[in-house]
Amino acid sequence: MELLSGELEVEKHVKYILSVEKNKDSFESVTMEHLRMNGAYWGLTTLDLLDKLEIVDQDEVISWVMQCQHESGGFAGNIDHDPHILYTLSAVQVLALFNKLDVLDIDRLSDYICGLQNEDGSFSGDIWGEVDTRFSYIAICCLSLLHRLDKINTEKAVEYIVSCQNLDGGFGCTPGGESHAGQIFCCVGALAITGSLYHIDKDLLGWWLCERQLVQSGGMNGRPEKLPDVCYSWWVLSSLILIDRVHWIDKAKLARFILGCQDKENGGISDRPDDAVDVFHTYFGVAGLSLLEYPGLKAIDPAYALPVDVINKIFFGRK
Ligand code: GRG
Ligand code: ZN
Repeated sequence: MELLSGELEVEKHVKYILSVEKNKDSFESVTMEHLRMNGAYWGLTTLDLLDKLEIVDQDEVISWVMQCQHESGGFAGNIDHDPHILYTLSAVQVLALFNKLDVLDIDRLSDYICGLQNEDGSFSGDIWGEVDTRFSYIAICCLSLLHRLDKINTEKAVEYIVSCQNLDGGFGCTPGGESHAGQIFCCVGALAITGSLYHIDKDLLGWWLCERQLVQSGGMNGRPEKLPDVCYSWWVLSSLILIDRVHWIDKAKLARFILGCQDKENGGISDRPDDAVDVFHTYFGVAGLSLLEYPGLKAIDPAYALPVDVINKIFFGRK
């Protein structure tokens, strides 16, 4: 790909991520207060992809993560908040980044996740019961990282995900729900982790996904007729890679779109050119560039959304 490594403002993005963490009164920090665990995962994974994770005081982070664990075993978005499966995956991913999964009481944590599986194989996000294929992905991803996939009924979990597949080849949040790139990532990721990708019509889904690339900007949208947004670079690209259809899009044009969403002065990446930056889009921009094999970035695993070296350590005990 004809892209120069100098076009990604690595140092500025590192500075931006550290500033959001330090400046607790900033607009972004205040709006992220309740989902700080997700923010920690987005920020720290970005730093790791940029090979700058050593800047962070890992003992401080790990101690904070563990203070967010509830007696049920699940993790909250911040200290003294309620646990939810959304934050539980982020907590596990942050610990994985530091190679510290061994601080966890794996049985207690996996019991929490198993307790969220319903009769029909679906998963609720917490005790209040909302069901969504996002939670199926999270449960499967988390348990796989903990080597405890055997503790749930994976057959039923897969059956439920397949029941959310639409005639256009995509997936929604519940049966009959509209296809959306974010939900497609969750369903394809969960099917990949459980070795069940044979349930997918790869040409049909690949066609729907590659139509998300907009001719003019090169960016991806999440559904037909919507605007492009940097985060869909991740949701769409990871899915295309998992079903082996990434060669159906213009990779260089997508990389250009992401690079054009950088704040070249103060660091950070926004959803589309000239919008305000945030940690979420900074992460998905850098992760998207990593999937595009942008020079100088660590490779990221498209199913687990963690750097490949982290995944190798977990599954093969090596770097
Ligand atoms: C480990 C990467 C990772 C994820 C964990 C939470 C989760 C699992 C996945 C979320 C998948 C999802 C539904 C993503 C979409 C997020 C998003 C940008 C939603 C916006 O939707 P709309 O309808 O926006 O407001 P559009 O772009 O359609 O106008
Ligand atoms: Zn977005």
